[in-house]
Amino acid sequence: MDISPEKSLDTAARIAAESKSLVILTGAGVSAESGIPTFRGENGLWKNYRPEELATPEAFRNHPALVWEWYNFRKNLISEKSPNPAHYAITELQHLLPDVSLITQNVDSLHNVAGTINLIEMHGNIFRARCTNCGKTMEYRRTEDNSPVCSFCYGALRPDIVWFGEMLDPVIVSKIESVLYHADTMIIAGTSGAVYPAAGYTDYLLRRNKTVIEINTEKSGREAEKYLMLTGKAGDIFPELSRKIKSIKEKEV
Ligand code: BV8
Repeated sequence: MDISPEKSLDTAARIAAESKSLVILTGAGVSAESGIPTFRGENGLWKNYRPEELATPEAFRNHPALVWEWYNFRKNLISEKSPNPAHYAITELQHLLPDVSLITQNVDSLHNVAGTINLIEMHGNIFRARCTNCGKTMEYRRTEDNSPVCSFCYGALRPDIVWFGEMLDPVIVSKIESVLYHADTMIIAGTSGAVYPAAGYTDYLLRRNKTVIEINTEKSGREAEKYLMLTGKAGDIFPELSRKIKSIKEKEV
């Protein structure tokens, strides 16, 4: 859609207000204004660390204590942060619209803290651990141990996170497929679109002639009839979008 920037927010609000089934896909950019570093941005995590050394099953097999050190560092950082206006505005959208699902690539739990429901954490959650022996998953918030063991079987615990080269949980995949299949509109926010399968969801919606609204501080350069780019911070755009949708809905009454 070739719409002037000032008009695009009104257009996006009208499209979302008319949506019968909206899916929102978020990435690290939505947590950036909470003070959590993104992966590929200016001060991104991958600038100082190599993903293959820290976020792969091989990395964990070869040096588990280093991987736990990295996740403990991130857990300590995230524990001091709070949801920002983008997280809360997304939760508001769920009260304003009939059917809003959220798929997040983020593992920081901030959507949970902001009260979002119908939440699919496709890459896991940094505050959960999984036993490599008995497979149990548990909430695990401690950060002082670089080689934690399972309280049930004393097997080695790993972060309950999907690493590069690992399949997503099939139950999660089928939930995502169902949500994407039924959606008439998708808002994709704060993601570089660098990681699959999430990176493929935009094309999936557009191929089925559904509308995709993208919120990002950087223009994607994507051109498509049913694609609308809102350039700016998620923490500014989502609250504005929610306000506009609320006033559209109030006029409908
Ligand atoms: C899979 C957990 C099937 C870690 C993450 C070769 C071998 C093996 C696999 C592959 C291969 N080639 C491709 C693959 C598939 C691979 C992949 O996609 N690799 C990429 C690098 C090419 N994917 C997988 O392995 C997935 N599994 O495909 O299984 C399979 C299996 C084996 C072999 C083949 C296929 C599993 C992927 C999950 C990886 N785990 N996270 C952790 O978090 O500790 S991914 C990691 O990247 C994060 O989860 C993150 O969410 C995700 C994407 O990053 P973004 O969220 O987009 O963040 P980024 O920093 O990149 O961008 C931020 C954006 O926000 C920017 O655009 C910026 O402009 C914007 N922004 C910044 N501030 C703001 C803002 N926008 C708005 N407002 C702001 N204020």
